[in-house]
Amino acid sequence: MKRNIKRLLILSVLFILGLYGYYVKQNTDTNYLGIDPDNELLLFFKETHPNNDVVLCGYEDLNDDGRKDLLVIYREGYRKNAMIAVIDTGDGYKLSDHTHAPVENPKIVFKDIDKTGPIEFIVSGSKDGKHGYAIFRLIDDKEIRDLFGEGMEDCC
Ligand SMILES: [Ca+2]
Ligand SMILES: [Ca+2]
Repeated sequence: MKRNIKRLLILSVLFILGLYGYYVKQNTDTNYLGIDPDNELLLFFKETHPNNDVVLCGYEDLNDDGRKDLLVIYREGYRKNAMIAVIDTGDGYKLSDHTHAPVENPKIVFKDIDKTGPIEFIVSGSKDGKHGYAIFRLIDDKEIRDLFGEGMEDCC
């Protein structure tokens, strides 16, 4: 009888630890991606790219039309990342062209560098200890244009 209680107790503890682990994972997923997992723009990306894991997102109005869009950095292949913009057109979503993105430790910072819309974004990261960054702007809802950068070819 005592052994059974002990076993039950161990099972309960394991169950609680499992739940806690799941809770922590859910939370880190949100923080890690930089966006609510239920975000509709993110869901649109996942629908159109079922085989690509999302690495990081930035939620900001990229074309200066008053609606927030989603910049997505995703896994394109082995040690190869890409980024793309999901644009909220007001009655649906569309994708920009994609471009390369840093493989390790990617970061996205939005900053209106020239004080004229649309906003620019700085993407930085590394690969094998080599760092790089570039400033981008979305042009005509299509091209993610690299305006200025350094070392991007070493980290992408
Ligand atoms: Ca927009
Ligand atoms: Ca600007």
